[in-house]
Amino acid sequence: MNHLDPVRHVRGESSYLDDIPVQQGTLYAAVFEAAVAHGRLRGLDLAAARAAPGVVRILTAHDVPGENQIGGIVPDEPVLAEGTVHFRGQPIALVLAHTERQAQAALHLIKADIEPLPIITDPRVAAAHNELIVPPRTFRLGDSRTAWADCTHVFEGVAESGGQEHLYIETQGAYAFPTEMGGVRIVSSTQGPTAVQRHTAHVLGIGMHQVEVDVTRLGGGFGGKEDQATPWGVLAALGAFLTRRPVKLVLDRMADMRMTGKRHPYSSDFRIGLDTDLKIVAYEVTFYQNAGAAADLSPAVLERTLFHCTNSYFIPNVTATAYSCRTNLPPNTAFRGFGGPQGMFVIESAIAKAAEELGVPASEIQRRNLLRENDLLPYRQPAEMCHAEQAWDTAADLYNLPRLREEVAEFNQQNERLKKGLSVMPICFGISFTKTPMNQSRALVHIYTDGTVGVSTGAVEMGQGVNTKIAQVAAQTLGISIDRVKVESTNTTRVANTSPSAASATADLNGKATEMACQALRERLLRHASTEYTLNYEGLEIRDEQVLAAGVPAETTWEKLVSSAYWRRVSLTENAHYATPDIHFDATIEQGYPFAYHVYGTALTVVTVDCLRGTYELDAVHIAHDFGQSMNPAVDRGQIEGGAVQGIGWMTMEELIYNEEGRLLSNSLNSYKIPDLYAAPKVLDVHFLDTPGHPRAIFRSKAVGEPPLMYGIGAYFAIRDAVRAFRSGHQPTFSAPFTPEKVLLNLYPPVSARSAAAWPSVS
Ligand code: LUZ
Ligand code: MOS
Repeated sequence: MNHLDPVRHVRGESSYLDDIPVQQGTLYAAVFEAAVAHGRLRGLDLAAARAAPGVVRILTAHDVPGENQIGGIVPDEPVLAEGTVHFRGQPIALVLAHTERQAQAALHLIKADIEPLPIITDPRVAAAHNELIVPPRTFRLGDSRTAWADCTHVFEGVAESGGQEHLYIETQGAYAFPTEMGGVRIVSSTQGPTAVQRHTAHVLGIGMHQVEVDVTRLGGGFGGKEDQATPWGVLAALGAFLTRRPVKLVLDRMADMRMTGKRHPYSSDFRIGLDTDLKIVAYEVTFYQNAGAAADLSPAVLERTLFHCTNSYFIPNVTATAYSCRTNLPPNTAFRGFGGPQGMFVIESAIAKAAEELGVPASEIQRRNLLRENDLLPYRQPAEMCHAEQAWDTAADLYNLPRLREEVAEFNQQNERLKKGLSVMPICFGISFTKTPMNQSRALVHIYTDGTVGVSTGAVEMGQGVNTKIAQVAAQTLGISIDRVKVESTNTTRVANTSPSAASATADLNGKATEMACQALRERLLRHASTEYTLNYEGLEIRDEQVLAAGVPAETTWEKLVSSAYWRRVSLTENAHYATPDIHFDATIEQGYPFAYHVYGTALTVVTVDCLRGTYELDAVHIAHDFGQSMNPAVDRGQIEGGAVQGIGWMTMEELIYNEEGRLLSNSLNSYKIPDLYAAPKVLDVHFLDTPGHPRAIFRSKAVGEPPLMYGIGAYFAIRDAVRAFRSGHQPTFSAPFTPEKVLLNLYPPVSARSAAAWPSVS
């Protein structure tokens, strides 16, 4: 069973927001944005822009009929700036014109009078000024303070990881249409249709029942459209609401890169203590999250950093504290992994630090401290059905870790200019929204009288293949072939109050609801058959479009059964609600059972560094991954490969640079590089571990969205290993991404420190 969409994608038949035929009378919107990162907005001169050709109307905060507020977790974000601006790229006004070009041209005629205020871009500086988005949080297990006494070795350090641009191929956008009685219908490129609906209603001052949001598919999301599709949907709707004409708003690539938030950069302090057996006894960590200028999802991202601060290790004494720091950058937001990768980078750095100081391979420490069955995580959920050791050992055996190690050592002996490095990266990722109430879903299933089936859920297809999985669930549960099933667009009038498609949980949540609805329909149809043929309901079955049981006429097909049910006035529609059982979390004590289950895996990474140039190539990434019982190996393998490469990009070449004025310098694809085919690993193996899956996963097929991203962390440590093979004893600062420039700077001592003797020889 392949992903259902790619053939249509390749033929250009798949419909995205920008493919919708433009309705007559449509106005095009362009966003006037702040050109300073912090300041008092004293005045706005719109006269020249208003008089510009084609301009119909210019909207500012004064035009908002409801409340000028789109903050989610914290109400701290106006849709159009009012009083002050907090980041470069913050929307101030919306120009509506007859053509896109006219709207863009008018932007240059607007003058904003902004009195500059001090700009903070560094999270530690923000923390020192007490600029915190929410109060800090601390997770505790055991007692790290007293545990230091039991440690033979204690090491401390600092680790920094950078942001990451989502670079969904389809940029942010929305197309809004006025509807009868003062409502709006919005086609939005969003992971969270209900969020767009709720905030639009709030900003327009109307009920949610007056706002319909429809999503066919996205050209990628990666978290960037979980919360941050909302402003564009709301702005388009505001234009449509006030002008009673359709309004289309699509960001171009550079505007999207400038104006939207990204993965959170983190700066962290760690302290790790080990005993003589290299068991980790204690770990203390403090995270400074660069949240940007508004809360957005930062508090939830911060929480997931704490949940994943010990990765897949058992550490009996942990104190982890996290600060969400307000800076004058665009509000940072969800990005695949959602704070987990940032937390995991720090524990891996701490282990690497200890290993380098002790002169042992990091893998010695890693392997010895892997989670075992029923070990407690720092939030007191036990590791159940734990496959951490199985994943590690399978990867090590299958891909022959000892031989890889020998090959690397041998290569390094024989080569001076080129050095190889090796790393092992285990992962453990919790599946569920950490905010327990969000773990609910609904499905609406119609069987039409010809036996075809329409399924609606809250799941948004963004390339990850969730619609394929939903169709599989419906077809398999009803006992019919998949060509009879259509997964409909995600629409707030068909399925209401949805959680965003996020947290790797979309197929589980919406698949389970679909399964429940289809099960109810199947049972209803079989009961109908049992009365129709006066048979015992228990023995009846539908398989491959046939109704099976002794006493059922051979020609009784699915179609005939459906049709006869209709004529007997049996309902062919079902609506189901699913809520993940058993999960809970108490934030007042930072303890609970927040995750439906955990996903495990291990990646071996081998790189070659060119020690003259600082450039590197990824020779191989070998992954053993816990899919459970994969319901679609083709889709799932694609998720692991894509996630790993995206994580490698974050850790190696993707470097976001803001200057001290809060201006994004890496603002286009000239200066911001993501992995292409050449930068991807030359070998990328994915082995499906033999694991039973989890009953809280759909068809025991475990979530695959986010976990693989963290395999990319292995690339950082493999490069580090190669750098140290060249420059023995040197400890680079723990700073990701490890760009070729940074590698080069770490291969040689700084000029000031150089004596002739300090130069490693290069032949
Ligand atoms: N979004 C969210 C997420 O709102 N809550 C989460 O826990 C989460 N986790 C991963 C990705 N997105
Ligand atoms: Mo997400 S980071 O939108 O699961």
